[in-house]
Amino acid sequence: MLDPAGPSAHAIALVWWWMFGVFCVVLVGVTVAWLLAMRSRRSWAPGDAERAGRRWIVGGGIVLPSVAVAALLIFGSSAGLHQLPLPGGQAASLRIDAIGHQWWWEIHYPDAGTSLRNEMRIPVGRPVDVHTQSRDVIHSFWVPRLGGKLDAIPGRTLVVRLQADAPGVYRGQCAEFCGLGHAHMVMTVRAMPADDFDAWMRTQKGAP
Ligand SMILES: [Cu+2]
Repeated sequence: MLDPAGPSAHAIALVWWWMFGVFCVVLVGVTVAWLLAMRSRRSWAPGDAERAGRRWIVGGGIVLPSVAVAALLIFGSSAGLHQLPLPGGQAASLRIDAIGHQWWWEIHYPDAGTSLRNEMRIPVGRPVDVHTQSRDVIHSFWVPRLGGKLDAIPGRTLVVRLQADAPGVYRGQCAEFCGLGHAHMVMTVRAMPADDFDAWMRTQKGAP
C-alpha cells in the first residue's frame, strides 16, 4: 500500500502519509503536555482547576477533533474520487467483474465473455472499472499497490477503479474474513502492455 503503482493507490498513500505526519505531531504534543503537567508545581485557586478543565474539554474534545475530522474529510474525499467512477462521469473503457467465492476469485471479462481464476489481466496506463460481487459471503477486493479496497457483497455490485502505471505482477488479497480459507484467497494481477492486452482479449473472444 505504501509502494503505490498507480494513480488510485498514489492518492491513498498520500492520505496515509499525511495522517501519519499529523499523528506524529499529535503524539509529540500530547507527550510534551503530559510532561509539563507532571512537572508543574503550580497551586490552583478554587474554581481555576474547573475552568482550566473545561477549556481542555472544549479545545481538545470538540475543536481539535472537528478540525482534524474536517481536514481528513477534505483529503480523503479527493483521494476517494480517484477510486470510483462518479455518477454521470465517464466509465472506464474496460469493465472487469471480480466475483468472490469461498475461497477464490472469479475474474470475468464481459466484453470477451471469458473468465480467469485468481488471476486478473489489465492493460497498463488505462483505468479499469472492477465490479465486485459475491456468490456466498462478504469478501473484500483489494490490490494494495493499485487502488482502494472494496467489499464484495452478495446481491450487490460495487465499483472500484484501478490503474497500473507500469507492467508487472501485483498481489491481490481478500481483505474481509470470509471463512477457513480466507488467508489463502489470493489473486494475481498481471498488468500488461496495452497492445499485448488487446491481443490477449482478441484470443479470448469466442474461446470456450
Ligand atoms: Cu474472501
